[in-house]
Amino acid sequence: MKWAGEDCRMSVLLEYSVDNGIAVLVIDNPPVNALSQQVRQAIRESITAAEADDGVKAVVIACTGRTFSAGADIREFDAPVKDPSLPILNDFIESGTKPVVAALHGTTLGGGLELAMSCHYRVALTGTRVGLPEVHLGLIPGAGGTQRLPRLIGAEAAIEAITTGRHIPADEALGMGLLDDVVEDDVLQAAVSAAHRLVGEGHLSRTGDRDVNPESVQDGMFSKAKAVLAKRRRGFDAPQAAVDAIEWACATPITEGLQKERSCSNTLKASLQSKAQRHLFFAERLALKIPDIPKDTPLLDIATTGVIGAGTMGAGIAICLLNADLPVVLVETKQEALDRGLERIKKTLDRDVGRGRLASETRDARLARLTGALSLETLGSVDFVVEAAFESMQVKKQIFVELDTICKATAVLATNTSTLDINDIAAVTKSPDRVIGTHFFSPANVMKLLEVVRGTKTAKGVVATTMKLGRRIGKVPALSGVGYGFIGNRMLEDYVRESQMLLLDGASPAQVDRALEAWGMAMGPCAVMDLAGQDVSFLTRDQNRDLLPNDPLYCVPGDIMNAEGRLGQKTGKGFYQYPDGRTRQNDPEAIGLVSAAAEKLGVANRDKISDQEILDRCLHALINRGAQLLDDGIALRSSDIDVVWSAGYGFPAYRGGPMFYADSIGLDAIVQSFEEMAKTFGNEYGYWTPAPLLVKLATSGQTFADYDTDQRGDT
Ligand code: 3H9
Repeated sequence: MKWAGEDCRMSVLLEYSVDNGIAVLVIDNPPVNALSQQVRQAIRESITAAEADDGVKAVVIACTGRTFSAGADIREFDAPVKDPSLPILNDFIESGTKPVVAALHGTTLGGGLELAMSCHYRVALTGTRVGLPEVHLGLIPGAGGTQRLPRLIGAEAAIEAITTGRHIPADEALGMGLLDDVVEDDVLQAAVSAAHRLVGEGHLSRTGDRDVNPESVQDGMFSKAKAVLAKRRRGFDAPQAAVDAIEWACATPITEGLQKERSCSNTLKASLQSKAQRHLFFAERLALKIPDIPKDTPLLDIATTGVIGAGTMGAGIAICLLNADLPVVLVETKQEALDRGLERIKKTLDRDVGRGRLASETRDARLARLTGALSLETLGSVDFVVEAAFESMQVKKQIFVELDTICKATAVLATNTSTLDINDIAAVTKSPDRVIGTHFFSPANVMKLLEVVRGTKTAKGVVATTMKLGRRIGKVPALSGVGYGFIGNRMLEDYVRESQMLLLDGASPAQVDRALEAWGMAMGPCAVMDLAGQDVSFLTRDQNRDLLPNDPLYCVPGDIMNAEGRLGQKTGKGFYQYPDGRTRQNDPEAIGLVSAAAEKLGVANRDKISDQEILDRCLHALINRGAQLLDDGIALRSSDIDVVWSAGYGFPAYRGGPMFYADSIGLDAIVQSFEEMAKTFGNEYGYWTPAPLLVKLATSGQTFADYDTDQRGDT
């Protein structure tokens, strides 16, 4: 019997059958069997039917498709909850009189795992991963997860699992006591057998009836965990709330704990932090969809890869490809440089083994797929080449001329550049349609963002293949058009410009950084410049003066640092000093150099610059450039910009990215602040002229989210 509940006769979301006394519920709600209201209702009605049927002795819940449920349907979170809510459904399942067995496979996450924990037995197919990743959506597992998980695995392990949201392999979950069995195949049959066994035993094991193992609770552990999280997940509310909720599980009866969990979960769900993180969840997935590239565009088969350049960037890119089990040919011009690159890759993989993140056999298999070479000729048969040579148009053009003749006709030729014009590079080839930009961030094997840059002539299949490869190697890809700095670095220019104007006005690097870090940025702009190298940003500015404002004050502090050889961390001095090479300390000498330059340039030193002014100037400049990039078609959607800045530039996820943040404070307020800033600071170079799109949206009372919707043509 297909079962879809009263209100959903049109959709078939659950199949119900009874065989030899066992009712089997198979949820079928692709792609991830999210527990939408209709699914919840269908489960409740099925279990009610099973309870009422004397012929049914036990129930099995399973899912079709690639996974057991990956959780509540996140798309429902902006609307009022419709009955039955997931917490109510889970309590209902747990309190039933007949055993309910969950048959898990795929990624059993969030509400899916909470539902499984409310069942009386859990069996998983080998390879299944389970977890409660709600913190990444600014939430706690609010359908009993914070109360049932500690009762199964203890408080300490629950804190770790819930506050990291990590996907736990089935074998580990079995050892923790979260699962009852793991089977090699036919998990449904294993669940049915378990159901018969439970009927025979005549005993129901309800998670809620257990106490949290007292040995897993130590004095002061909750406050300690919160203190650690306050640093590691600075500014995020949900991990803190999760620890509180786990403490309730240890201190109160389950009914009380569930009640408190529910109220906390509802508060978080309504919070701006959770809305921002949910926005990013969907934004990252939307970024993969390119409006003029149909979903069924044929993809190129990528089985082999090549990387040109074995420096920090090239080696990092090679590691990403190896980690996705792709063979890599790493090409350098000199044996010494090649050896250094190969050694760097080996060391990184060794470190992963040492930290228990990688099995030594996997490392060996990956290294066996790595080949070093000293000639581009070795790339003749590879499917995808990433050129990560020196950032010079001349060097890159030369390489692409050669690649064009050496590589097979179907190979994708990608250039890893942060500023250069992809179209110029493509123009030196006979097949510009296969040339694309892949802007990795350093260190490439760690940073999540991948800006994929589409040239004017890049073929649709090449774009789609590159986006897909980005996902395959664990990156968050976002598409940019060709333009100076693409999306991320173009916006960084404006943000950094304002931070450096503030230094000329008399703010110290520490004050600028502190204000932005307290607001949520992972690292303030002055510290970022010191980390990246003052020479690197100087060189970029210097090579692109014609694209930048002809303002004598433009990034003067950075130019001074470069001229003085204060290149940042690598020289032990920059805007700050770094006695141990890493930890920044205020440096009166740097401040003196900047204030002397300001005086010379006639910039008045202001005694008091408020943190709010620092935030407004830096962040509004950032947002304004984002609006301009949308208008220019460099960015397709405001949500893509949010992905770029949250995945690549340390913008706090709980603020949703610059454009979501702009929407949250109101575009009219931003436009108004531009008028005030123009009055206060002057506007000779147009810094405080709001982008036309910003004005248009603000005037019509619209948001960037509305702009995205209009672009999609949604009704
Ligand atoms: C929760 O459960 C709350 C409860 O604790 C408390 C309630 C009171 N809902 O990622 P993919 C869509 S919170 C709706 O590309 P993959 C996704 O948008 C939830 N839609 O696939 C995409 O749509 P589209 C806790 C969802 O194979 C499509 O499915 N659970 C949901 O790379 C494919 O997704 C989580 O946080 C959802 N829950 O990765 C798990 N999940 O094709 C969130 C996915 O239109 N999900 N979609 O772009 C994931 O982590 C990954 O999707 C998963 C699969 C690992 C499952």
